Amino acid sequence: MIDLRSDTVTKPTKEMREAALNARVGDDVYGEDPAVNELEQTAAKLLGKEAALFVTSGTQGNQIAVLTHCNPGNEVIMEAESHIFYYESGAISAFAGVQPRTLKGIRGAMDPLEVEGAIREDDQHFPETSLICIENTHNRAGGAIVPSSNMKEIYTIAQKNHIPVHVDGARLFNAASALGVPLTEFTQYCDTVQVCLSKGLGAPVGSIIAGSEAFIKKARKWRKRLGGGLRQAGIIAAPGLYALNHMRERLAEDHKNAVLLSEGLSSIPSLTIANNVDTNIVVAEVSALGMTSAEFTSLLKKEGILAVTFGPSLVRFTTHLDVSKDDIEKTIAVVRKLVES
Ligand code: TLP
Repeated sequence: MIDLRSDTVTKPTKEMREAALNARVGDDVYGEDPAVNELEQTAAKLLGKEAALFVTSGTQGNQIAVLTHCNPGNEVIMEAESHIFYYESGAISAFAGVQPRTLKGIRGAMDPLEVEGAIREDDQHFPETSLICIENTHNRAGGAIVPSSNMKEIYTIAQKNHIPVHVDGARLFNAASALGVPLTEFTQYCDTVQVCLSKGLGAPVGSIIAGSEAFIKKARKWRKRLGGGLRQAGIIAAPGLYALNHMRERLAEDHKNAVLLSEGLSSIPSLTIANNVDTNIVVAEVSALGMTSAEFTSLLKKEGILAVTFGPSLVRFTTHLDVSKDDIEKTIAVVRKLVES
């Protein structure tokens, strides 16, 4: 099988498995796990923040951020198709008791003036705007990079209004790698950030949230409340640290494979590519083939290729560590054969 469903499907490398095997561990709820501590310190430094917290998943990281920043009844501004709104089972409303205020972005980037206009005035009728969320890269915008200039404009507005900014940076490593800039190019324009170790970097489990010392202290308590305080967590933190230190450079390969895939697929009659490929995601529009995305992905599956539906006529392909250039060429050939028959 060539599995292009997501960059979450990667298997840990030999080095990651060895890191788990050799991890020095302790009870992380007592703050005594050396591998977790090293991972948190390394991540905080890379992200340009005072402190960091190891959490089990991107969803848990985003939820802890919202819980820590907000109170029930608050409103959170976010892009209309952001993961926090679209793919987290309504968690911000279920757990933090906040309501989302969604703004349609262009390639994942919200218009700063619309953000400013959406901030609530001080009036008894209105919820308080207590957080602005930005997603970078933006998943449903096809891995689009939200420019740091856009983040800067939103952050300036947020600061003027004393509202914190949280970045869902599940794939921020892809953005930094694609532009050849440090992560701080983006994180300088937010108060808190969540990054996933288990996506492009290929670690088996885990995410990091980073922010000020005071924020992380509060976030640690929310993690505990949610049952996310783990004990000998170094077993999973050590492969995460390996991924953080060694797997960022190779993301360029995934980006090249994504371009190759999009060029190959777009040369096939009746298939069009719906996104500009900035990073590792390719979105194909299949309606001109006279089939739905679900029909298309089930035909692909029979040929040994996995992709996910991304709407009634859209199919997402995601490149990653476990997909080679050969796999991409094979995928293009299989899709061509399928379309031509
Ligand atoms: N995205 C997954 C699915 O949940 C859709 C995927 O296959 O792309 N933020 C962003 C931008 C994400 O894309 C994801 C995962 C998350 C957060 C959540 O991360 P996990 O899966 O670790 O909870």
